[in-house]
Amino acid sequence: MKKSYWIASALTAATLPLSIAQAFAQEAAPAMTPEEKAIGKKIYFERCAGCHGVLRKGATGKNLEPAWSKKDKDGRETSGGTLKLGTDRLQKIIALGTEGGMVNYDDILTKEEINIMARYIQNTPDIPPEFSLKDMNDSWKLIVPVDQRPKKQMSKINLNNIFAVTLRDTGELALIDGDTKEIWQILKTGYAVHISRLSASGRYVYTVGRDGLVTLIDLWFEKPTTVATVKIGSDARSVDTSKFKGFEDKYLVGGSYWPPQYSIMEGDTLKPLKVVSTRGMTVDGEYHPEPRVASIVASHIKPEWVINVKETGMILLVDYSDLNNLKTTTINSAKFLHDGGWDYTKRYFLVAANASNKVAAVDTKTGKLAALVDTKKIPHPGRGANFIHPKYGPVWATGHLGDAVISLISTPTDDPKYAKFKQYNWKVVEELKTPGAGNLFVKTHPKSKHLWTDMPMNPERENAETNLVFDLNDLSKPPVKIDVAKDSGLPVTKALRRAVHQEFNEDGTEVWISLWGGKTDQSAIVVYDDKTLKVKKVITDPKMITPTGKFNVYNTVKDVY
Ligand code: DHE
Repeated sequence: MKKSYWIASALTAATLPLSIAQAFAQEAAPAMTPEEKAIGKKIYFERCAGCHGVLRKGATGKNLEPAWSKKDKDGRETSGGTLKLGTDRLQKIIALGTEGGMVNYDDILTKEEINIMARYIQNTPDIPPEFSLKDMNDSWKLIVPVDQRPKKQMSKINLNNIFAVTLRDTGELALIDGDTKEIWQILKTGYAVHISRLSASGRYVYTVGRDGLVTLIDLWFEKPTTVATVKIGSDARSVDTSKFKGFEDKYLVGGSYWPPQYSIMEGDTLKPLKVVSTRGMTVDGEYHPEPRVASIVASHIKPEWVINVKETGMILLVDYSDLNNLKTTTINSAKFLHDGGWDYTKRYFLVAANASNKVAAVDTKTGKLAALVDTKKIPHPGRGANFIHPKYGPVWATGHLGDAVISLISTPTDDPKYAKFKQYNWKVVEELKTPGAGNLFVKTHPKSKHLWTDMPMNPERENAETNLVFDLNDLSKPPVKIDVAKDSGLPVTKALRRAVHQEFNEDGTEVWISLWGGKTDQSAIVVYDDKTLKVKKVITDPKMITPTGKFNVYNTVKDVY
């Protein structure tokens, strides 16, 4: 063991000026050629930064700094770091994954790539550049100005039933006609589009790539057409539009992971208007240099966005009615905020605070925290699912990455017919058992009698490739297991084909599930009849590679889930 390694462990970033600590760590780190560093940097951005952070301070994933130290809850000094773990141990962790929820990379990365990553993360993190309003302006491309766009819808397609489908690893978006199940158009987008959201009118689709590229697609053309693009940073996950009356299609807001900030743009052109940093203090009163913007949702009852800042645990209510005098309510909740959705009244927004095993609920009418609900490990709701429980009244459901249950949380309402359920509000009233952890998404529809839940992050093929369907009339019944991979009729592949993310069609009669296979394998979306649970159609095509999120126009405009 080199002497400088011990110095780096003992004198860590917390006790030394960062540059000196970094210099020690850097000296102790395994050597890398510039080519290996470039490979490591690319893979880290594509595969690791989302969970571990650009500065590697950790969030959903562990801290991956070469050397760190902090005080534990009893005030004792603790230290650790990737240098302490060393190349062999790190290679094993990357290849095989961990019980803490990290997936195995041995079927995604080669042995050489795993070795590069094990060495790369022992080196001091690269700090990417900031991204200003000017940088946004320089990246902005208005491809078709507003006055050159159609004045009305040019096709005969039922736009309300279009599905915007992420083709993750090809950097594309498929627009699929929900009535005919035909692929209408496939368009180039940013890298690994994370989500799509719709303008209030349903005319414009917005996507955001992991690389921070926002794409604006106009559905009124004969075929969907990209009319503008802009970069909002170098790493991003969320966008939403202005949905309040009088502001329909007017603004778009995008949240970045790097730099940690949100950006406001014109809704129909993406012209950059304003950038707001989210750097600052956490709910524990400590400064954080990388508080990333997680989920964003547009209120229907006020000109406001709910912006969830992951590392600080702060929920921002941003009033977009006057951008020059921006009013923001900052609500303390818990760490680390991730994804979430509305309750059925659309007054309360519920968001997972995944490292605290809590769900935070904001009352957007009063602008205050309504509750912090304790749940099982690592809640991960997607946008959640709302239904009326036979015994407990209105509930919102979330799955868990870290536990084999679906939690049902009672939500309040002014509707007198549910007054008797008030005693249960903001409590987990039931936990539905599943065969394993690794859930990402749950979904139902006001017309459905089913709750669909996936388990794509479960290591077992028999769980990862399936969905469980609970009967909302009788939740004591064991759920029906649906084998999505088998139902696709596609040949079995070595890599898991994770059955991920459900979306209902416009009238709530069908459920669409993606089969997220290897990055070169033809894959599919399997469409089920929600009543009979039978396959209705398999949508497949050589271009159907790594489909993940699906967003039905009507359900996304109206926030139906
Ligand atoms: Fe997601 C939503 C972040 C990994 C598919 N994901 C979100 C949101 C955030 C987020 C902040 C909420 C957006 C909103 O509502 O405004 N996701 C992250 C990560 O940081 C993480 C853990 C790691 C990463 O590097 O990105 C991550 N997500 C994944 C995946 O691996 C998934 C399964 C496949 C993929 O495309 O990368 C995935 N995330 C999704 C989907 C949604 C989502 C489909 C939207 C769900 C919805 O119904 O709204």
